[in-house]
Amino acid sequence: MTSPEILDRITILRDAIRSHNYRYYVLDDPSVSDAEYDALMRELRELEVAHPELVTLDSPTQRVGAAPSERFAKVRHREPMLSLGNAFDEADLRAWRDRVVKLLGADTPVAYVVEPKIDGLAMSIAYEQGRLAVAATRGDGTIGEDVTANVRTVKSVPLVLRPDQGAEVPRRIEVRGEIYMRIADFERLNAQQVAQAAGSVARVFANPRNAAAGSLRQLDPRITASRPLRFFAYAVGPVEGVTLRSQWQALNYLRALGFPVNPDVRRLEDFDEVVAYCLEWMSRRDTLAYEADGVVIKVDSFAQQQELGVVARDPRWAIAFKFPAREATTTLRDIVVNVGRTGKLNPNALLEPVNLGGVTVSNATLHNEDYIVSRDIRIGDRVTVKRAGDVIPQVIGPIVSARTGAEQPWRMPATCPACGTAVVRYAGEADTYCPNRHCPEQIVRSVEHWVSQGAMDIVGLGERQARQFVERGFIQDVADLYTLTVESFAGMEGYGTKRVQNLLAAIQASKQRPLSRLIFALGIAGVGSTLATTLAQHFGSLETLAAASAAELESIEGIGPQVAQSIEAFFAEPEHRALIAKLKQVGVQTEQQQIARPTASGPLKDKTLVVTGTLANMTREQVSELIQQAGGKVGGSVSKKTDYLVVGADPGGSKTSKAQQLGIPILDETALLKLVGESAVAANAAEHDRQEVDQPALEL
Ligand code: I6G
Repeated sequence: MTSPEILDRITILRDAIRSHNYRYYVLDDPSVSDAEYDALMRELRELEVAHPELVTLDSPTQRVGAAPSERFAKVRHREPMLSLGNAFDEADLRAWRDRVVKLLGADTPVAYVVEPKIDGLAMSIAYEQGRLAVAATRGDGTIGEDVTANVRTVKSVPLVLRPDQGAEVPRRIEVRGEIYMRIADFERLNAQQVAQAAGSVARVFANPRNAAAGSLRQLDPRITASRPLRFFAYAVGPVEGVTLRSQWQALNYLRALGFPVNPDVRRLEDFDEVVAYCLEWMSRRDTLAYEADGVVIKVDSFAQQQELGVVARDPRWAIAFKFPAREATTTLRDIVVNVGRTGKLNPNALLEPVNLGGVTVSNATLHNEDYIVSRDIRIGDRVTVKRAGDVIPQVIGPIVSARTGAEQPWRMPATCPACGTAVVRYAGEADTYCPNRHCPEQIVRSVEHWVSQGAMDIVGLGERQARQFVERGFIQDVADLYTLTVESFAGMEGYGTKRVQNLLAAIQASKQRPLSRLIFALGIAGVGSTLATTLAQHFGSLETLAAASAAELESIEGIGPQVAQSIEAFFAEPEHRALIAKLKQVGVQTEQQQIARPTASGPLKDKTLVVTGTLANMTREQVSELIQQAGGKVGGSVSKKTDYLVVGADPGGSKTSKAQQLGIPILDETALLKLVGESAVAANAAEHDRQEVDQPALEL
């Protein structure tokens, strides 16, 4: 770039960042994701570093944040509230450490204090003679807003210090920390907002951070008091009458004064452990009850912090390791309706492709009609998209301020897009259904689920083939798969004799799958593979399960009233009874072949475990079996009766946050294996042997 081009680019970046700052800090209505904002800021910093002659005092890099809102009185922080530089990968972390070591001297031992970085609102709370005096937002780091009346309503913030362990009460102390909302509380709050709006547009928050900010910046403290806000203290600002020498000591002191301090904070002396801590929380971020966008790492010793100093507003003694972004903004190009296997109509967003934490997203779920209407999501809107651990990206809501007037409101079509039947919506339900059991799309989706890996596992058969068979009239339901012959493939491109024979053999072999897979393959609402295993073991045959009442089902550990009702209703439907009869007729095995006898005693005797997420070395079936063999029971949902939650990669957020709320211990795969006294390799090998007996290999 030439000099004028560089200046132009710098001007554009500064204007954009200023505008985003205003929206973020003053209006609490951000127009871009954190990742996009970070990218703009990074580019500006890099240009200014390369061209220091172009740095001006009014550049956003010289002043973090933006002007505070006029609504609250302004408060000047006695010491600036700093910001943190970012590290995006291990190399960035190690480069930061190298700089620290270089500045302090290679022989000086350095310890680090680390904790997850909560995505909330930074706050400085001053106590005078042990009483809460002033609470202020960070604002631009120098001047914040006086939100004392609102912060007083946050129950985890002490109004009066309660020193414990002989802690001395300081004459004056500023406690710094984060006001935030737990994910489960945020979801409840949004659900309440939707319920209160009763069909009209609801004020729903895009994420827990916005919910916390919106709740805290209410002029009426009574509204703030009704919101589930929490506080974690993470640092001591200016303090009088007490001498603190390290971050670790400061955190212990804060705890002793009655402040909540993050229980996952650690003091580490080996930087490899710091890196491991960051990577571990990156993969386990979904096990936290709150949204974390990274890990904060600080040099522990205050003397060393002083020596390292601060550049602009970024301390050299601290850094934020950022997790990949989970939210982005993009344009909603269109909404299409897909038909699921139960006939449920799923509105799907077609998006302008956007990079979200390294993955390009161009589709996202919109859940149902109410979801779209209550959030006033329109075709053509700029929207916020989120991709959490639970895989399917979702549209969170529109950026109303970005509207041009050309956006189109959307309503659910009156007829099924696949078969044209008039759709139905049952009273009290948000979902809309195509009631036509012969709807071709429902059949395709049922077959797709039936043949999938956790179900009947028919390799070589997928959506494309299912669609062809349905279109050619060979398949009306999943049982028809077993009546396919060589002739059914006539005219299908790419199907030579060998391929047809392989596929037919795979279909035939699937008749012998274990009962648990058959139950899962039926696609009963609320019955995942873990629950299917429990049901198979409890009932021993499909016929016995089909005859069970909701009351009997509910008496089984891990089955709640809703799922019990769903199972009973499924088997009560004449169409489903007819399907089961047809499956038996074509030779599908409906009995449990060998009931695994759970050990009456064992390390997990009388214990109930719930599993969420994907374990590295075991399938869901394998982990269920392992637990049962160790004398334990596998529950489907977390309740007071749950003894442990086993968490793998990409876990469901609700199970984890519920376990945390109830104080239920959370285990990873290694901890589970330790508990049952097995190694991962041994567990895997045992299951491998068993599978070879259960599922004879195809001989073709
Ligand atoms: O945003 C932050 C989160 C956590 C922080 C922070 C922190 O310590 C655990 N510490 C500092 C010094 C700053 N921001 C500026």
